[in-house]
Parts: sequence; C-alpha cells; structure tokens
Amino acid sequence: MSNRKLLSASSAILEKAGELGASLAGFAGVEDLRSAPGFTLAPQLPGVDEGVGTRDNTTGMGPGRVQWPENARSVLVIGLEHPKEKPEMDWWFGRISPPGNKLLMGIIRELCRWTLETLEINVFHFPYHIEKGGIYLKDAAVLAGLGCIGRNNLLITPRYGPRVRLRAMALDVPMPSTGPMGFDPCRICDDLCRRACPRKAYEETLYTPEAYGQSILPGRDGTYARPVCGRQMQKNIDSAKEEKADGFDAPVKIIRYCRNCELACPVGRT
Ligand code: B12
Repeated sequence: MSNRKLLSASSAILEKAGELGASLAGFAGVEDLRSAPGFTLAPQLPGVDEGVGTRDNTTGMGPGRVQWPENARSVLVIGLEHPKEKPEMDWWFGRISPPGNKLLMGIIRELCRWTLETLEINVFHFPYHIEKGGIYLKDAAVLAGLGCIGRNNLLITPRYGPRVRLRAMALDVPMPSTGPMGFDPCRICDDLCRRACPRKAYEETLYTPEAYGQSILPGRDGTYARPVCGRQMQKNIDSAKEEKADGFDAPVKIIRYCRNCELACPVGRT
C-alpha cells in the first residue's frame, strides 16, 4: 500500500473509531512496541502470571510474554472515558465484564469488521489478557500518542486524565505512528495519586534499573508495588456483596475495584 493510501486509511479508521464512540484513538508500530518498557519488563517479573484477574495461559508463551499475531505491523489503540460520575462503567457483575469494557469490545469488533470490508486491511482483535493473546495496552497508548504514563503508573490523557479504559486491534499494514506526545502533567503535581493509595503501594521502590536492566519502570521510577496493589484488589473481591442490579434476575456480587490513584489525579477534571 502506498504512503498516500496508508495515510488516508489511517484518517478514515480514526474517524470511524470516533463515530463508533471511542473517546481517543491512535496508532503505534509493532516493532516499537516489541521493545517498549512494559513488554520487556513483564517477562522478568516474578509472579506476573498469578493473582487478581489472571487467566489460564492459552498462548503457549512464557509468563508475561506477548504472542504477536503473524503479519501484525501496527496497532490501533482506543480509549473510552470512564468518568467518576459513572462508576458503574467499571464494575464487575460476578464474572461478567464491566459495562465500559463491553462498549470497548463492541467498538473494536465493529472497527475490525469495517476495516476489513471497506479498506480490505486484515485485522486482529486483541483480547484483554496477555495470557490469552493480549498486549500491554498502556505502552501501546503512549506510543500511539494518547497520553503519558504518570507517577501512578497509569496512562494520563490530557482530556480525561487517567480515567480511561483501553482496547486494541492489530493491522497487517504499517500505519504511521500517531505519537508519542510531549505531555507531562506530573512535573507540577504533588503526588496526589500516590498519597491517595489505601495500601501505600507507592512507598517502596520495588523495581530498579540494576535489577531489571532498564530505566523506564512501573510508576516511571519503579516506585509502584504491583503485588501490594493486587492485594487491595483481592480485598475488593473478598468484600463484594450480593446486590440487586439492573438486568439481573437474582442478586449478583458487584466488585468495585479500587480507583483511588486515578480518581485523585487532577488532570482532565472539569
Ligand atoms: C495485570 C494488570 C493489573 C494488575 C497489575 C498492575 C500493573 N500495572 O502491573 C493489577 C491487578 C494489580 C492491576 C491494577 C490496576 N489496574 Co490493571 N491491568 C493489568 C493489565 C492486564 C496488564 C498490565 C501489566 O501487566 N503491564 C506490564 C507491567 C510490567 O508494566 P506496568 O506496570 O504497566 O509498568 C510499565 C509502564 O509504566 C511503562 N512505562 C513507564 N513510563 C513509561 C514511559 C513510556 C514512554 C512508555 C512507552 C512506557 C512507560 O513501563 C513500565 C514497565 O517498566 C492491563 C490491561 C492490558 N492488557 O494492558 C490492565 C490495566 C493496566 N489496568 C487498568 C486499571 C484501570 C487498573 C486499576 C486502576 C484497577 C481498576 N479499577 O481497574 C489498578 C491500577 C494499578 C496501577 N496503578 O498501575 C487499566 C489502566 C487504564 C489507564 N488509564 O492507564 C488497564 C490498561 C486495563 C483497561 N481496562 O484499560 N492491573
């Protein structure tokens, strides 16, 4: 495909993503992602495939390793705003995926169908979990220009702050990257996110350049303790109560995962 055709396909896909309801969208290159910090660190992390939210590995890859679809050249990442005023977008209803994630899945499903039919570009809908064939979505979003990684270890976007959820698809053509962007709101903030953590997950520098051979680390400087955060999420599961909910005949356990580090972030608050 010529560069001109790629550029016009790229604009058409980004526009379609917006029409379908994505709050943000952008492209990143697969080669850049292969060497991005999350992709290189995860396989080195002890217990990366255990704990809250992990699934059985069906890729046959080692823990934390990504199984790239054959021929994937670029990735489209989309973000959907999860505002504080709509907390239910983020809730798990028993084992049923949160409403916000269902919306994201629907958008990518439709984008995949449309891209293949209209532009004749082969696509692949990434699942959420790495161990099921997914990718590290925050790194992909940064390289696609959606925002930066903040000191809370989340993607911070200029418009919505960290209050977005992500999903992605692969394309077998090299769409030009739409990022990264020069944006760093944490420089002028007093660590409101880190101070809001109920578990003090940002007090210990668990990951260092010496131990992991890279300087870009969780929470930027390695000061985000993933196992500690995971314990808070397990507590959220254990304390979930059965409640009546719209669309369910019988009461269902509603899991509300902690969001303190994202809700405390002032970026994008109107
Ligand atoms: C496993 C997982 C968890 C685990 C472990 C979290 C972790 N970050 O390690 C647990 C269960 C604890 C968890 C908790 C949460 N999660 Co979670 N989680 C995931 C999952 C499935 C993979 C994340 C992962 O393992 N990354 C690999 C590790 C090694 O890297 P990392 O911790 O992200 O650190 C890297 C980056 O910071 C990067 N980095 C740092 N600076 C820079 C700079 C540049 C330029 C670049 C390119 C990269 C970069 O380098 C680090 C590696 O060295 C993703 C979905 C997905 N498929 O990506 C969601 C995801 C990251 N989680 C998400 C959310 C919202 C949460 C929670 C707020 C809980 C909630 N209410 O849903 C907390 C917040 C935790 C936090 N502050 O990071 C969202 C984040 C959205 C956003 N705005 O960023 C995601 C993307 C899912 C989604 N629905 O969209 N999560």
